[in-house]
Amino acid sequence: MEPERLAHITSQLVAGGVDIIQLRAKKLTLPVIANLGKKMRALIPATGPLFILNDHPELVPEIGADGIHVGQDDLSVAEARAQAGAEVVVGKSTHSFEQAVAAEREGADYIGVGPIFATPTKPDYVPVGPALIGRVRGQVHVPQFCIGGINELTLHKVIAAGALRVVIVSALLQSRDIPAYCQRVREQLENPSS
Ligand code: 3NM
Repeated sequence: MEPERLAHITSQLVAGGVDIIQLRAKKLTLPVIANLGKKMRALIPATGPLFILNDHPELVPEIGADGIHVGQDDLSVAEARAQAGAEVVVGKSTHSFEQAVAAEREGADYIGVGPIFATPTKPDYVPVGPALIGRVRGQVHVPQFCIGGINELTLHKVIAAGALRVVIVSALLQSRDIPAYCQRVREQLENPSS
């Protein structure tokens, strides 16, 4: 993504009132990620949303991110925290009930649960399906963010399955009015029966 577009989208997400913004840049070099991260940091108020960096905990102090997110094949939560700084939020992706329980036990401050539905954003992963959401919610205490193939049309299925929080990537990036999209999603999450 062009830096100008990244800045625009970051500001739109802030305007939309999201709770977390994550910088996920799987194919970029560390200096480029550091540079983009600093640009985003300047646009995200210290009072929120939380700014989370995906991978590369060693860049967190330089960027001034609020947290670090790790995957199943990345560093442990403890290692990520040690590198990123004791104060940071550490999140972990999980793709099964067992991984969700283990991530909490390992000390994650929040977990991702997914991919709930098939998604081109993560094509190699088998969807876990919405039924996992309720199971995880019954056993895990840290906040859970349902992710993968969630958009305005599929949202009701994850809410019905017990989701309180969702992550949306492609649907938001493709939306013509990002703040309005964010607000509609929040409205649905906060009024699940309407
Ligand atoms: N992580 P979209 S699913 C980045 O299950 C990512 O851990 C997932 O993108 C996981 O909203 C996913 O476009 C892709 O489906 C989410």
